[in-house]
Amino acid sequence: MSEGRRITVLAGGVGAAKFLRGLLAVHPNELVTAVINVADDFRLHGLAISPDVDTVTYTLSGLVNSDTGWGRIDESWRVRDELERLGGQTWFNLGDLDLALHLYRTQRLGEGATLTEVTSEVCEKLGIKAHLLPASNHQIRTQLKVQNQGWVDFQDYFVAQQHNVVIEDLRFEGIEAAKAGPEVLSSLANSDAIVIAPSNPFVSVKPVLEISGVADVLRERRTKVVAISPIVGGAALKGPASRMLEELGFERNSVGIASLYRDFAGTLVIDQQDSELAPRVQSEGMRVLVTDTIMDTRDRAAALAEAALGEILISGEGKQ
Ligand code: FO1
Repeated sequence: MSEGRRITVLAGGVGAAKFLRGLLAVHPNELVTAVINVADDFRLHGLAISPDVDTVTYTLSGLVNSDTGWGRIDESWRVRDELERLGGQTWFNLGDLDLALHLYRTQRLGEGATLTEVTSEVCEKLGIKAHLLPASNHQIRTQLKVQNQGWVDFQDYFVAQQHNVVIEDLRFEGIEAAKAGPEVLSSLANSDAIVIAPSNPFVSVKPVLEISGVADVLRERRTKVVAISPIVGGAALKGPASRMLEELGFERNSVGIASLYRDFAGTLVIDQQDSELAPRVQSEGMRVLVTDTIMDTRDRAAALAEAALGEILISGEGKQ
């Protein structure tokens, strides 16, 4: 891929982490920045937990549990099992190795460090050369309005209830006051290309886009922005994205994704299984690229990164 070009990726958890792993196989790592969602962060057992930041960190350092896509490989669960015996909270599974990261982050935040600083310290220790930027150092919290329940916190919806409930609305507590983290806006403004990763558009990408200034940069730089649809054949590869599309009033396919991203991204990458949707994505006003978007190996993720970025980095030169 074009050497020397800076790429910024708007990232959620598992899908974004897989995409980034592929991208880093084919692009100089220090030229890649990931702006990572923090709206599913929360506190449990007094610990500061940042699931999306950690999923990306573990994936890029080769430490991720590849069965789940989150948490650590070769994990043990002695603390959780003992906690269960004591009647403590075990609905959110924190493994023994993973706990070390939450302990470290909580201690450093308590000392006055920012999440950006802690993330950079962890990356350095784990040998990650790409820049991982939490989208904000302010507290933003996703909440879902669940049918017959009212507003519930994200991890309650996602993990405790296994997203097996109907949602009617969503909101991001704290978003009005939140500022983008250091270097987030400058990285978006100065990149040669911006990728919206194949993440959940509502709970991973939207809480980043809604931080003051982010959507404006993307709108201004729309021709440099390529989004990758997380929906293949009407289903999300992981998580509740496709049912959320329907529940929130959008088409349950890549045309629904196009209607969400059309103002921010000039190009949408859709899977080859959905090639018949290409003309409808174009009628949403986006260029469309049809390719294999399933990232079950690093090589396939790398090929997706090359396909998605190739055109912007080569033919997009000089365009705004
Ligand atoms: N997801 C689950 O479905 N169940 C869990 O018990 C769980 C624990 C967990 C611990 C640490 C971590 O970094 C992530 C964890 N996740 C778990 C994933 C996480 O809740 C979601 O993938 C994201 O918040 C959504 O992007």
